[in-house]
Amino acid sequence: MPLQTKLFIDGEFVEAEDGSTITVLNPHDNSEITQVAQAQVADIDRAVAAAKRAFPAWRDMQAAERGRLLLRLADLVEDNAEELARIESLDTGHPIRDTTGLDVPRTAFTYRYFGGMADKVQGSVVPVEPGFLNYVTREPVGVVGQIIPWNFPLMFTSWKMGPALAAGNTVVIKPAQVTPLTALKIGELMAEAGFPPGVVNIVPASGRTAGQHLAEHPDVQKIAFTGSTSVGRKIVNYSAGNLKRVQLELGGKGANIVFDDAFLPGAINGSAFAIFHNQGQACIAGSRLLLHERIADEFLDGFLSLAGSIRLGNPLDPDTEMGPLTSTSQQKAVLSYCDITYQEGGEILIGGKRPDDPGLADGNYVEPTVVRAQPEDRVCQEEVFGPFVSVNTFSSDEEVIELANSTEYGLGGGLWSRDLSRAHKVAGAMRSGMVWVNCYKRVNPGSPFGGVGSSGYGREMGFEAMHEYTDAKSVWVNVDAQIPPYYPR
Ligand code: TAP
Repeated sequence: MPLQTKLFIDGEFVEAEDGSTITVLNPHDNSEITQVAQAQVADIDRAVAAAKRAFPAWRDMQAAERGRLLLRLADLVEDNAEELARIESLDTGHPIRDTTGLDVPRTAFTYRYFGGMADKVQGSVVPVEPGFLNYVTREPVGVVGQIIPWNFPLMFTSWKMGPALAAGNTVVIKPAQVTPLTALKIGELMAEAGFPPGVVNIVPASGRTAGQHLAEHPDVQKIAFTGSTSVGRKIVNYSAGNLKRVQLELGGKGANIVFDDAFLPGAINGSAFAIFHNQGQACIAGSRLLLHERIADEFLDGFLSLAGSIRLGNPLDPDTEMGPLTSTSQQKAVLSYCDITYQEGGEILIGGKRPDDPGLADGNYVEPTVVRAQPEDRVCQEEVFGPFVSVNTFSSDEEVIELANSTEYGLGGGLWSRDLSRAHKVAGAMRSGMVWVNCYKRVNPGSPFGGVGSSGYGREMGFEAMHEYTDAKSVWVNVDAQIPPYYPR
């Protein structure tokens, strides 16, 4: 499979100025896939300068024309779907059935949505005092820095670049070092689609050096970040120099509530998807199961037997339902929470270890894990970011609302109930940017995505995203220029 391995700056694939590279590993067995150029501070400066040069013409391009390029990119993503799916599976460990069925189609869908959106962002006219006209336009912010994580690298490039480009901004995007491959392939497709040089620059790099430099850069007017809450806090500090706009999509600890009137087969299946899809490496994962005490045993019977039957294996095998975690450090982090469960007096109901299969011994695999612990325990409060779900029980709506809202996070959460009134009431009471009722983890480019509290601020997707990537400009006109405006004497 041909892989792009160089930085994409100013429309060309180039080496890092000092020749640095990153070794990209296959999470299935930690063998080397390839070496990719690693941008340093000087390369970030080159990329930002290219984006700055490209900005005026891109901003002034007819919006429909910007949209046309994004629509062309969406088509190219579909034309290259098989290759993109394979690269993403190889690089991240997502099962090929998921990259083929979810990641790649959602990526094309997102570029297409924002391609269509480019010429739909309208301003407004404000009804002000007679004799004056006040209109409001939306202007692109300028050069935008975007830092993305390793859990959905392909899809997140579209979530970030789609609205930014549609709105007329130019972009410097830093993929995570562990998963740079599909972002670079997107660079190739953008060049093929005809995006002008410099409009998009793709720079795999270390977050701690080059990523920080991008977030501090005086010529970057906005930084959009997805990743851990701890790095999100640093990004806010880095932004202070030029007071750049900040958008943060951070961690989560999704409450997934199952009421005693839920349709249990659906709740069991949906709750397994909520936590085990992508090996639980999702900010919106349903990582806290809150079960009504009347159905807890019956639910757990079905849920544990489903968890125990999930087929772990090589992500490129079409039969694989769960792949490895994306890095050894993430595998270690998840296994450490199994130790913490015991230390805190909790109980591991299933999993809690690497699989016994010797064929998976060199990979970053962890078995689907379900633990019972106290709501205030670390395993019920901290983001584990793996196939690891805690279980608590409750007996009333009031109690479960309090439990659901008892962490610092507020990103996504779900509930399963056939009582319409209860579902709406509890959805309204959950302190969460997104709530799913009788489903989980639904996303669509038209629907705002983001959180509250330690899950960050700002919204991706939909009109909200277009507002995130534009500034309002208010223009006042004295309609009759012969009449001087009122001046008190
Ligand atoms: P982070 O360190 O937050 O990495 C996310 C991105 O930020 C990567 O591109 C990373 O670059 C970059 N980065 C790291 N330090 C930076 C800095 N000082 N300045 C600018 N950019 C910086 O996440 P992680 O360490 O990979 O994962 C740790 C935990 O974060 C996970 O266990 C999970 O809880 C959470 N996480 C959340 C999400 C979502 S979707 N909210 C995604 C990933 C991880 P590198 O290439 O150097 O890593």
